[in-house]
Amino acid sequence: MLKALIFDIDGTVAETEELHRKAYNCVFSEEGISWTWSKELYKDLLKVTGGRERLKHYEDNVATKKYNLDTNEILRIHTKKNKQYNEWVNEGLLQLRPGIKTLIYKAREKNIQLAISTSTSLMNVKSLFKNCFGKEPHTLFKTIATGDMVKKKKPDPELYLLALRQLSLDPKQCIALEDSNNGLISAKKANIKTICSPSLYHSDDNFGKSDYICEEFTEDKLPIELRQLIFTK
Ligand code: XBP
Ligand code: MG
Repeated sequence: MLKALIFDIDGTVAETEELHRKAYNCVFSEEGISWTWSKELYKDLLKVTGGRERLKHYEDNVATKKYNLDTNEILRIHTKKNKQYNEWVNEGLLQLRPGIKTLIYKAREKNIQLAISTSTSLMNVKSLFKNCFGKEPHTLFKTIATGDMVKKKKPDPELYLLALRQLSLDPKQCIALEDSNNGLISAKKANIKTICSPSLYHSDDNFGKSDYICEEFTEDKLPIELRQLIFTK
């Protein structure tokens, strides 16, 4: 019996990555760093989850021009990136993916618990919900597991295991909603069933292990069992 839906944020609730990419490029230019992350490059960089981890990976393994950024410098650049990102989110530059708002409210009406499991920070989750729902995320979600609460981000299962612990539920009682292969692997390693809807940047990911794949999280595209449970009067 389904007791909870666990939502990923980036790419699942909203297409956030393009705004993150533009914010990085903005900060690189402000800082006199000659890097520009194209869409094509960013797609590849997204294989590494977490902004600070992604920056480090880029400098160590991809960049031709190196700045030998230490941990503090990476933290400072990442903080500036998030400041820019949040300014744009507050200006209303993010839209929710189709079906997400309805799914969240209808599931709540049916007393299905809601949780978040995301590699991004609580600050970014808060700004998204404030701007797209006009609400604090804790008023909608029973529990929120974010990247700043764990040692290992996705594809490690730690974020999903934390959400399960906070919900006090067995994985079999939950479904995870994801948009990427890293998210899918993370949920699967925690033994949670998945519904995946590929986001723009993850359209070529492998979703072969997902229990269900759909175009969007709209009522008509969701699995029949979930539709019956959530949308029938
Ligand atoms: C999302 C991420 C994040 C975002 C930005 O992964 O990898 O790094 O790009 O987040 P998922 P920060 O959707 O699988 O959780 O820059 O705040 O780290
Ligand atoms: Mg995601």
